[in-house]
Amino acid sequence: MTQTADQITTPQHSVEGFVQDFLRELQFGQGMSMSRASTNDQYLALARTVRTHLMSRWLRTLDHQRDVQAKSVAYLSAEFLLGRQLGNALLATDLEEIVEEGLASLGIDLQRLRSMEKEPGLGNGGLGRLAACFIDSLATMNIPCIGYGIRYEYGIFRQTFVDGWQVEKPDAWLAQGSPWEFPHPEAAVTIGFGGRTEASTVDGRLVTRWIPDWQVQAVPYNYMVPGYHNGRVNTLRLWSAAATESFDLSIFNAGDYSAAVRAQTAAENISKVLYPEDSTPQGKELRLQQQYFFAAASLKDFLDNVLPEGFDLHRLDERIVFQLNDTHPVIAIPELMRILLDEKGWDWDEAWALTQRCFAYTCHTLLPEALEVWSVELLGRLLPRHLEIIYRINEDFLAEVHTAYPDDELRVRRMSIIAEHPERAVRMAYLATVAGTKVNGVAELHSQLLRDKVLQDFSEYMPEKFTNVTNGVTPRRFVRLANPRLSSLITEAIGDGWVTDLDRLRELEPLAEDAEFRRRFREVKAANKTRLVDLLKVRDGIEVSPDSMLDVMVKRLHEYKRQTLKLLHVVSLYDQVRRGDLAASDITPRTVTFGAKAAPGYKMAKQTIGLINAVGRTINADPVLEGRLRIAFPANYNVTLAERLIPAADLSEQISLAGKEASGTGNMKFALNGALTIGTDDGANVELRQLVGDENFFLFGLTEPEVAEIVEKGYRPTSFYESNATLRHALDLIASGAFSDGDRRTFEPIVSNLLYEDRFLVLADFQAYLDAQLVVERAYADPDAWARSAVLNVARSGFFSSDRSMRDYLDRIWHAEAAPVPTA
Ligand code: NBG
Repeated sequence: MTQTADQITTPQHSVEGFVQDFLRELQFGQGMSMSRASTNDQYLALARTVRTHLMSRWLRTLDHQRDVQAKSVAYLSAEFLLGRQLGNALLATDLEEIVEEGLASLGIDLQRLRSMEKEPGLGNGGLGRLAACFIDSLATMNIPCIGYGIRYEYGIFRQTFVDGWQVEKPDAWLAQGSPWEFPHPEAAVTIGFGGRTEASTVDGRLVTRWIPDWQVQAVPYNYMVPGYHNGRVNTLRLWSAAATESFDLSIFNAGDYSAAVRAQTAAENISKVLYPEDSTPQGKELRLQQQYFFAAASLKDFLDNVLPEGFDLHRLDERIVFQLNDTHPVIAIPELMRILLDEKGWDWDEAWALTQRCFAYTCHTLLPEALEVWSVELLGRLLPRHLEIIYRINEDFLAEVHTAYPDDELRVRRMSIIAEHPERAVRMAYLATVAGTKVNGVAELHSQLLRDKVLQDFSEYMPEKFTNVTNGVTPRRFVRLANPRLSSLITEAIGDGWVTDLDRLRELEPLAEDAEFRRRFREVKAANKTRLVDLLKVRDGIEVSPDSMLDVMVKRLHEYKRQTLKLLHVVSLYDQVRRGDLAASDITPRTVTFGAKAAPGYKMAKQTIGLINAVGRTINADPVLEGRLRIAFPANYNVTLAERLIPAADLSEQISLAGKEASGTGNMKFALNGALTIGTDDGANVELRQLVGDENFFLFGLTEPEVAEIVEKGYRPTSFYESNATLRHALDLIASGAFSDGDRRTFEPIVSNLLYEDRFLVLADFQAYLDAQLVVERAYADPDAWARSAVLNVARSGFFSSDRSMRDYLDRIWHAEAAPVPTA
């Protein structure tokens, strides 16, 4: 008999019930008595207690899905940057108060236990965090969704500073055990690599078979993705690699123990570590292995285990849409073709027609170097059958293009999925565009530039495929959890409906004119700053004054994001004070806070980290600037730190060169937490400014068309250096060795790069940035007016909820519907 929903037991939702359950977990789950339990034991027991509340919902969700067979979204992503789970689980199940009280009755501090959790850092930055926000929103909106990804044993590295230079340490996030995952080795699937293909004729048909020469097991680990107060818990399935038994056995039988162990290690390597490159993929073989590993495992899992038995695959698109988060999972396209052709015996046209209905692709970049390509040599060696299929897709596609543009051979060549130079390689973005139902960018400007530039030929040929979905962030984690004080203030004013309907923040608008509300809003900000100051002291030993303007730039270290521009502002203030051109007392007290990891192989980015820390060391020690200007650069910026930093910020730095940042999502989080933005007309800043109003946003810098024109004409950074004394002095100061004990060589690469190359026009935007910062200072001098603007930023940023992004994906791309899970 199958179990029905009413047989699922629901744990007790009361303080006494919780205390009982918790003690039982501690004793019989963790094997510890209260008196012997460490804080970590207590944390694990708490996590297990809380998760039982989710599990009953999870089971009900699975039963319900089995019964209704609603269309699901499969979100395929190599990264899910989840952040800590416990707080979110407490929020979703409405257990916060019960647990706090129950633990207190045992003399345990909930916050202390929460701080034990190691966040799963299974992503690099915006792309991975976006995936986590999206699955949160889908669960909250009652949309059936499975997230598919990789369970990296080591997530994004832990950043440390040694003499101000970044040193990476492995992130052993699983070392103390993770209570949030459920391994299912019995459901492992086998994934092949390498080998050859074999064609034969069966019943007059040509049949191809792939004979891989090595295989690994993909073991699923399930994670719960709870909706907010709605009884739904979706699944995130992350794959972990293991050696196959047969592989091991044959070597063992041959008597070579150490070879067998080596084989095991080779297999496990596939899910060992997250590649730490953000927006600049390296064409590493292991990375392609990772991509195929999780894409193939996910497809197989969905087709064999999630679909009901006997399901007619011709209707696959009624049950699923595979959303490709950037190009990392694009190899799933030829994989589905291979399954349909080689395993199911479909003919090409039929297989291709279905495949084209099942995938959609999101592009997250504009940087040419970020568009992933795989050399034909490597792809053919690792996945020979897939390469054949890609060739055929390309052949058919180019024939079509040729028919459409018979006299334009150049265009046909430009649109080839196979690049010829510098080596023959598969352009994954082109493959996804050709195969997908839709291609979307992640902000209006980005989608426009995709159409007009990056994928221009494609958008001309198939305009109906192109669409936009502006990114969003989950208000549950980034407002409700991260900023409890602001949340209470908002809820007191307009009720709590905003948590799942962020447009309702609009109702705060009239309160921007209410002096008492502004006073309380400022109180919240001040309290959040104090909370941050305390944290930075304990976490990093950094002293920050809660009375200064908190000016924050947190994001990956990348030249296009222009941390250097922010730094030049600081250096120039310092320089002007040194020269006596500016009285220190005329500087608005400010703490410039950075958080940024650099890809380990990205030299210029690592140099920049060194320079930020070097400048910080110098100015923070200068008594003249005491109480006026400081740099704070806590190491290892991650989701957990973001949740503390963002609610405390006054000023949000979003200063990428126009036309380079696809969207940005930090910008949204800051605005929703009442920081004002200084930013360029780039990515989602454009939409943010339109929403909050010019008067509540500090705009500066070149626009994208202006950038294009300057670059076209030939940009000469030295002309800015020569004509702008403030800029010249700041750069000269760095070049002089003032921040490197007189050694002029240390930061020479940064200075030369700015002077002679400056790909991202830092020098061209320098003066405009300084001017805008003066406007910021004048605005900040009137705290009440600043608060008014900040309230308006909150009130008008509801658009940036990832719930809205999901609605847009549903309307424009997925066409799936809500399937509310009946509650017990
Ligand atoms: C990043 C963009 C950001 C964007 C996130 C999420 C990559 C390849 N792209 O601007 O740089 O906000 O994706 O869409 O990481």
